[in-house]
Amino acid sequence: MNATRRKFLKAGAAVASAFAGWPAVAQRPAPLRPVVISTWNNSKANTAAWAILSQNGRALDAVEAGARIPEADPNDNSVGYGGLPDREGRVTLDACIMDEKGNCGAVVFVQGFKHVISIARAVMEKTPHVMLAGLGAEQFALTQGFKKENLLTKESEQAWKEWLKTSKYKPSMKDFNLNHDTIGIVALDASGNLSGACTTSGMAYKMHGRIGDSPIIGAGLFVDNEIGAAAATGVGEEVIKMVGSHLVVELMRQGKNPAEACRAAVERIVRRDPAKAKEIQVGFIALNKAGEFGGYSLQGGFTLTASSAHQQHESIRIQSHFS
Ligand code: SD4
Repeated sequence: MNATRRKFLKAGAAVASAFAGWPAVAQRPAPLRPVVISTWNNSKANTAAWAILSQNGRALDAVEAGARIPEADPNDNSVGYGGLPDREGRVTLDACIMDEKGNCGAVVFVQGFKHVISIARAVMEKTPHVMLAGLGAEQFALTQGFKKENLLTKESEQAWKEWLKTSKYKPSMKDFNLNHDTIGIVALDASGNLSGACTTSGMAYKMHGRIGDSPIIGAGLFVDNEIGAAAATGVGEEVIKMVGSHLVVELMRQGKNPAEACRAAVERIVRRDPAKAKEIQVGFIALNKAGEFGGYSLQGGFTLTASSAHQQHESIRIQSHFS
């Protein structure tokens, strides 16, 4: 193991910093960039993003390319094709994207199009709006050349039918344990610009029409090119209530490092309702302008995947409040 790698690992799960081990004086190493981090074990998404970033590509292109990987993967049952449906058996998708200039685009409650992240980008770049919903988003997607398709795989349909047998048609926070692999992905490119993307099929067996945090700018994702970027995963209702990703970025603005900022946000959830906090999962990841990154979650088992010149596609176990 070389010295850089040793330093990197020493930084620990909560704060994975390129600067770990370096004295905090004026003589700092060049910023760590490019770098991309994503929620959970999304190493294939990072690979797609890294292919762009390592060629001096734009962070926005990288996060879109990364998000498209689980969207097309039938085995990822919380994003895109193969996503678990709502309680009526319909796969409904949410996504948003944000660039270095503070532009953003989002789509919610979209059915029949797997690459909702690219539709969100088209909303951002080709309309005067930020968010399109449902039928309107689908009509717009058709005008942009996106193809309508069935997203419900046999496996997801089967899982839903099993759920129907015992659920009494009641969505439950516990169903998050079935599909928690939503991708939030944020990147800093070689030019020093930040962007982020978030895409999901949302909570399994949710009520028809339910929207989570993932497509809500400031909740599931926020990017401020002066400061940093953050993304959330877990029970979206709780993240919306605290405008979680925006909070994480603002905490970094106040001087916290990425992991500290994520931790402070998670602790607000605990303070508001300690009993409920024990029952649910919420996790944040964050990346600052210097290329430092970290995360924090309510429950154990949350990971982020990081790719940088120091270490590629490394899965990092994140510290949690409980366990
Ligand atoms: C939602 N936050 O729809 C999403 C779900 C999620 O990993 O993150 N799953 O509430």
